[in-house]
Order: sequence, then structure tokens, then C-alpha cells
Amino acid sequence: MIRHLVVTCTLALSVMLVGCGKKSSGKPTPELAPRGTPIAITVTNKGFEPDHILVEKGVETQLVFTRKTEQTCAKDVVLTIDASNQIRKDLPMNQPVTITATFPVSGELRYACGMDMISGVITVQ
Ligand SMILES: [Cu+2]
Repeated sequence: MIRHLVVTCTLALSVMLVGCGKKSSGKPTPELAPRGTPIAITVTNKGFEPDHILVEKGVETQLVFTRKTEQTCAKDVVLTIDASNQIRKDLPMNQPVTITATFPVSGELRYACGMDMISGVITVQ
């Protein structure tokens, strides 16, 4: 009985902690994937999913984009590393496209469609 109570309290506490970790957008903060794990990003009717990812500074990271809808304009993706370094890739339907990149500076970067209407955020930590 007591043990059950403790488990319940721990659960409630972790729910509260998760709640505090949320950004103002109401979406949970992304978690850092283990090194070497490709990060999958899907293009759906809602845009990029997920639209916020977390990567480790200075570690080569693979982002695998797969477009699964014809309904949005995101038929390509532009990843901005810095002012002089942009990676642009076409996103053919249902075909995973891998971008391998290393992020040298911590902060926030963006990935977006070619017209910059649909986008996501990369937090480099
Ligand atoms: Cu667009």
C-alpha cells in the first residue's frame, strides 16, 4: 500500500517536471538521440514532424527527411548551418533523403522548405 503510494507520487512528480520542461508553444522539449542515431523528420500535412530537434554540438549528425504528402509546398528542404553554409535537398515523395551535418556552434538553427514557409528548429547543445 505504501509502496503504491510512493509510485503514484513519483509519477505525479515526473508529470509535473515534464510540464515545466514544455516551451511556450506547448510542445515538449525534444530529447537528445544517442550519438550515431539518425534523426528522422517526416513532411506531413502538418509540416515537418518533428518541427523541433535537439543535436549535439560538434558531433556529425544524420537528419533523414522523408516527404509523405503532396499537400504542402515542402518539396525540398533548406538547412541553414550559418550565414555562408546552407544545405538544400530535393525531397522526392516517400524517399528518405539524408543530410549529414556537423553543427559547430550551440544555439538554434532552422530547417525549412525552399520558400521558407514551413520550418523547424534545431537546438544545438
Ligand atoms: Cu514552402
